[in-house]
Amino acid sequence: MGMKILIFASVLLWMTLEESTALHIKTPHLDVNLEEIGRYSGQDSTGTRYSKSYFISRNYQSNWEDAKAICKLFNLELATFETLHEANSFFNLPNVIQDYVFVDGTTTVLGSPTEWYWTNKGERKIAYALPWDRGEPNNAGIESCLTVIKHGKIGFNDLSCWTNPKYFICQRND
Ligand SMILES: [Ca+2]
Repeated sequence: MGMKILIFASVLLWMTLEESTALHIKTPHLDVNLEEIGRYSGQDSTGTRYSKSYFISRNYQSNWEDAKAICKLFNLELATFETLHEANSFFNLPNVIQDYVFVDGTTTVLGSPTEWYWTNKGERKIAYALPWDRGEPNNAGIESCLTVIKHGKIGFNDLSCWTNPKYFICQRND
């Protein structure tokens, strides 16, 4: 599963809107269903109102780079959380989390709880204290990508971008 396949997929893809809450891309090499799992409306740190919808790849796991590319194939982007309020609202969505799920954040300072960036917001530093899962971020290996995990309560976890394919969350800016 690499960029070559994704480029091939982008040429051959057809997208169907099965219903208002599901998106589907199917090619000989890629078959991805995204299911809408919730929406959010709020204010960013400058007071600007925004709204978005979140989608999860229920049937498909990938590395972080491919997750980002697959979101783009759907005209979406890997999920960001502008504020702590948005992150906590996301955590409270019912039945959201299966295993770890990739979201947009990355770091170049391994193990740091604060040096994290939203790649699809111009590498903008995350401006609030991320609510980490217990014992995270622990950089167990080279863990430079951000995931969400549920262990009783939900929190963020740093995870390898490449080692294990994971489900991921795309967002649509509404
Ligand atoms: Ca970790």
